[in-house]
Amino acid sequence: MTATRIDFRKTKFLISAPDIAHLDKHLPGDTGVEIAFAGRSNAGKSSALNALTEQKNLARTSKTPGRTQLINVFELDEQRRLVDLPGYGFAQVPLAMKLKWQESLGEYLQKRACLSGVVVLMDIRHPLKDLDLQMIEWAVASEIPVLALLTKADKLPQSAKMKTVNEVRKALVDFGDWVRVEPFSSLKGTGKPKVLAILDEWCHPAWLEQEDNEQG
Ligand SMILES: Nc1nc2c(ncn2[C@@H]2O[C@H](COP(=O)(O)OP(=O)(O)OP(=O)(O)O)[C@@H](O)[C@H]2O)c(=O)[nH]1
Ligand SMILES: [Mg+2]
Repeated sequence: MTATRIDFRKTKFLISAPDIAHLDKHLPGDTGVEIAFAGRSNAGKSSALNALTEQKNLARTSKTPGRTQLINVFELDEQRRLVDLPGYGFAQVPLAMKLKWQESLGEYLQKRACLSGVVVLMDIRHPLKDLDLQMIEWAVASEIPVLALLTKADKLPQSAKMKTVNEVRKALVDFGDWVRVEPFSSLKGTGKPKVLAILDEWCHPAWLEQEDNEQG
């Protein structure tokens, strides 16, 4: 058991936003700390959120890619939120919509001041597609740390799993400490303590600690 300061099991649904084109209108105020879960359709974002919070139906999951169309915002406490972003790269979506969506996603990553970390989830069998790299680049360019999470790790035998993890680490080495790479399985719980420790770290930036202390 890792001793995180935040009890992630207490995560609550806060609000759904229809799209991120008009951020300021739909999302909660740009204050406190926000951690976003991004990834291609079907990468396992919603499943990861459920596994990490030990809640079966916090974020809905589906076998049909593109299920999460809304941006779902979850609250850890008054100052801290997790955000389930809709999947990108869904084949059935018209190109114009895809481009619009990418633009909005880029804007969110670049302009949301409270964003303290981005988890980029990638199926361990298909990591580092163009848009995944784009997400990572946008985040790091805005000095937001990234956790590249290789999901569905249970689908590969141990040796193939470690081989992929090492390859992805090598491919992202130029980002230095800004990007960490870990295997994960929502099904088996693989990697959960590590991910929770990283989320917990992002939830406690020095400036927020100071405010916490001042408020007693
Ligand atoms: N074997 C296995 N399957 C998983 C794992 N995580 C997710 N899946 C499956 O992958 C599919 C997609 O999972 P979701 O969590 O809905 O993926 P998502 O990224 O939220 O998808 P969108 O909302 O469509 O973008 C579902 O059928 C899940 O059951 C995992 O760790 N292991
Ligand atoms: Mg989803």
